[in-house]
Amino acid sequence: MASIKGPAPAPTSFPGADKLRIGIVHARWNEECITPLVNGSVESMVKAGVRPENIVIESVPGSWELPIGTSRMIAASQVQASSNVSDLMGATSLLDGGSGTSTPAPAAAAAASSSGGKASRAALDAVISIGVLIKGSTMHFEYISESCCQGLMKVGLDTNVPVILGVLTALTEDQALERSGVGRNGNKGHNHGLDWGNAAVEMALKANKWA
Ligand code: DLZ
Repeated sequence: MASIKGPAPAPTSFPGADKLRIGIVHARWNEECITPLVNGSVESMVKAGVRPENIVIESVPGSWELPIGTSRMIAASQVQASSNVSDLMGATSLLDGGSGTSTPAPAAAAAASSSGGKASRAALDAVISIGVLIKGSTMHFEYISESCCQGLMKVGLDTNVPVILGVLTALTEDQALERSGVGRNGNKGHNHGLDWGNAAVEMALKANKWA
């Protein structure tokens, strides 16, 4: 029987999305899944009207580091927005100060460089935190999954900035690949990054409306 799980279709128009500034912070573990998930998030945000140059992408080592990375990224963007120094940091590099340690996904980098637009200096309106945890033979998976998800919820509530949970907690590699739209054995699955991008735009607009 076909599954009934999954989000209803996202809204088809997002008025005001062109004014948003959205961050993505992703772990580097399980890159085969991470790259398409980041690209999927960027793709749906750009389709919704977010300007590519207003999407800021940073990386952290693993999912354990996502809560602190997300928290610092939000804080840095708020400092940047309230500063009069216009070139305090690179537009796509908040955590690293432009040192080159950020890893923009290929699609995002290409879109940003071809747009020719000027990046906004506004604070981030939402952040998507992306990680892929795959269960191994020890308890590591359980501890990191639980802490990471609770930490991300806390960052969102503490900062009042929507944090989108882009963390796959897969029991097998096949599950992770399927949910990244890569798949294996002929089943491509669905790229959840597309849903996370839509969720970020929707929540950013709603949080601004409810501010
Ligand atoms: C150590 C570890 C393991 C075993 N598995 C994963 C994983 O599946 N996905 C992931 O994002 N990170 C993993 N890590 C790394 C931790 O998240 C963290 O980066 C290190 O423990 C250093 O703090």
